[in-house]
Amino acid sequence: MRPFQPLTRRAWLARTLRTALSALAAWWAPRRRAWGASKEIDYFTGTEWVGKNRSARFETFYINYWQPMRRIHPERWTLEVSGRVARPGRFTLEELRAFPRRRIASRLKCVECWSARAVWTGFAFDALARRVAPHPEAAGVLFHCADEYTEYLSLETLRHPRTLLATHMDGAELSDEHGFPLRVIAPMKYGYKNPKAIVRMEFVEGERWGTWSRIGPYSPDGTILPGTDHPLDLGKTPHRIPGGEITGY
Ligand SMILES: Nc1nc2c(c(=O)[nH]1)N[C@H]1C(S)=C(S)[C@@H](COP(=O)(O)O)O[C@H]1N2
Ligand SMILES: [Mo]
Repeated sequence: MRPFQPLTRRAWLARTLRTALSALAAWWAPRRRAWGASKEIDYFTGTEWVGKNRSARFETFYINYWQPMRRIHPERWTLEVSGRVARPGRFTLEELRAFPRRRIASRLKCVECWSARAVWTGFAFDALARRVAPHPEAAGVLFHCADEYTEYLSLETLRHPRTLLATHMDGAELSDEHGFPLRVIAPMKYGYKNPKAIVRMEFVEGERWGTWSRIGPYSPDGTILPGTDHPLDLGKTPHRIPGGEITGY
């Protein structure tokens, strides 16, 4: 039989530390579950509201909205076109859908690390521009969105062959979350230059700063820079990107 041995100072310390750690683990376990669950809460499904969303439904394509907004009802929605154009006016969704259809597959890259891929369908900016006849001094468009988000894109970017005014995503009408009824897809620019839930296009003479460039350290130009990307649809494994549109995956 082992004789009784008083604890050495080291053994006592080790035992105290183990007890403290297991107490901490017991305290943390239910809280961790609650914390994990709270991230899954979806405040908007089944309501008149839509907003930023990271719930399980959107884990492979996050939802960003500047602030929660009421869902758009197509029968009440028109796209207003104003500013430096010869023929300002309003377009119904039906009129926009009558423009020649175009389709691109592209990756949307948020400046906050993540990206995700989809097939987008819509029409070319020029189809609309021809109808409203921009003044020669118009340099770009300030997009006004239903959540009071604004973003500016130059006519050059809007006329780029990879840029699309999208009404559909992966073969279905845009969801409220992804920008129903109309959004910009500009794959060479960060996500913040891809305004959703557009209500007005204002043709302007000079460059404007959109919502994110005004509040954060984000360039008003928004061209994707070289760096590391964490694609949500590829398990967030880091991918090096060379800058510009992500075409490698
Ligand atoms: N109206 C509106 N459009 C927006 C935003 C926004 O806050 N409001 N966020 C932008 C940002 S930062 C990103 S990354 C993309 C995300 O698109 P998604 O929500 O369809 O994933 O939307 C962009 N368009
Ligand atoms: Mo973003």
